[in-house]
Amino acid sequence: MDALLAELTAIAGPEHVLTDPDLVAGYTTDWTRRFRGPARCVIRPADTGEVAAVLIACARHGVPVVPQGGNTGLVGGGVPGSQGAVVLSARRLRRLDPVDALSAQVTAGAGVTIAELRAHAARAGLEYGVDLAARDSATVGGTIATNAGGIQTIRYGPTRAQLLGLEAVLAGGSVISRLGGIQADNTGYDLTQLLAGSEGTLGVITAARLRLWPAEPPTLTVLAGVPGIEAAAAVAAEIRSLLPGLRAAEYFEAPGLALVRAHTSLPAPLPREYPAYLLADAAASEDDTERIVVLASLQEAAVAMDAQARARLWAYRERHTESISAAGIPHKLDVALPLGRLAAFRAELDEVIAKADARAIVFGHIGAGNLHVNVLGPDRDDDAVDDAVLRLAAGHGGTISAEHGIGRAKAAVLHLSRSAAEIEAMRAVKSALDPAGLLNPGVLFAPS
Ligand code: FAD
Ligand code: 2HG
Ligand code: ZN
Repeated sequence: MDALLAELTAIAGPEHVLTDPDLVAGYTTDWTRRFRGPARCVIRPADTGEVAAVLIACARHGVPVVPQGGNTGLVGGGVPGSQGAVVLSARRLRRLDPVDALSAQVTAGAGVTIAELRAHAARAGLEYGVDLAARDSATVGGTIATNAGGIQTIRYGPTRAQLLGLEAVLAGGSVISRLGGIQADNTGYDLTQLLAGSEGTLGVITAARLRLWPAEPPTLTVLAGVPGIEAAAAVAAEIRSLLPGLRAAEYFEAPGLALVRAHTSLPAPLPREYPAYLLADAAASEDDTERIVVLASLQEAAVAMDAQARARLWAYRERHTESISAAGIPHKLDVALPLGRLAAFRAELDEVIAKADARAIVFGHIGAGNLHVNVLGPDRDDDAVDDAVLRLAAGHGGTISAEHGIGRAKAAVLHLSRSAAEIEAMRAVKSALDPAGLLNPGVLFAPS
């Protein structure tokens, strides 16, 4: 056994240091199967002290560390690059304190899943603001590290909007902790927000203090067939103007629906087929319901009020990711555009995809201008279509990452969304906090 492995084994115990290739495999290939890299080992520390000891040992041996949560990330940020690394799985950091009802806050360990956190909040009559289809595996730590968005972003904002503080171990092993839940705290740099969206490059998040919201069960889900993206955005805007309680406005198209139906055997959602679909959730009263139905019936629509029927409609949208993966290894391009540019982007996207001899499945969180362009066809390592689609989005004033992050997938094109001065400032932060560059090398920044 090499010296580092012996030290790591002494820290976490032999059963939590994995080297068996069969056990390690689930940690070294990402959810999409597009990204993978070798691991010296996988270590699963039990608490913040063990995380600190792991980082100190790896720093002494000059070995890179890849923090990992549920491994549901879609940009290759949670698995090693080709140079290899120790994978530090935070899944055993499972502290989940009682909900503080007075302040509507909770402290949760990095390894708690979003489904567990949401259920915990619901038992106290409260709601956690972030929800996503990967809820059963995605973790508190991973969603903070990626600043995950999801299906409720238009209502509650992304993960960073839920964050009141966090605990993390920095590259040198020092622990920063801000779990006191003070809402008004104006004492210098906001390290909590700095780590949100840092994708494992600045520290290992071990716990977080999170804001909760009064429970507001959506009473209504509408699935409307529409002629295209412009109509979908217009219907979403109309619903929003009618109802202050719009919680989700999601979009998908006929090719994505066909893949979902082929993979899941779900029946057609509407009596006729449409080029595109808008799925909206709203907290609405009976009076509002009538208005929404009138509105949605401008196009054909299915409306659901009870939980089971709503879940049936949501399946058409939420099962896109797995259905696409069943058809191949997708290139996932998660862009967002100003709402007024969506239609022009969408039209030009078809030309870009046709030139690449590929096919694109387009869906996403249209209320936030966020489209998931999943491209099937090109080889795993062929970035030409990625580059073309991201440049198209940037050219329309959009961003190359709405919610999934930059990871390894987009590190080389960060400059499409960030100026040279911004990248220089970000690199300065990185080298101040991780001077040896051991935390997630190759993620966020391309090697210089
Ligand atoms: P991982 O995949 O393990 O890691 C993601 C990144 O965070 C990596 O860079 C990793 O190094 C870092 N990281 C993980 N844990 C820590 C930690 N404790 N400390 C420091 N860094 C850490 N994303 C959305 O934003 N919105 C969606 O609607 C959405 N839906 C999805 C649906 C499906 C079916 C799937 C498979 C994915 C979806 N995702 C979505 C992507 C993914 O779920 C999110 O990116 C999520 O935040 C990743 O969490 P995770 O725990 O799986 O992190
Ligand atoms: C979603 O919104 C996720 O369903 C996954 O962000 C998107 O698979 C994708 O590209
Ligand atoms: Zn999404």
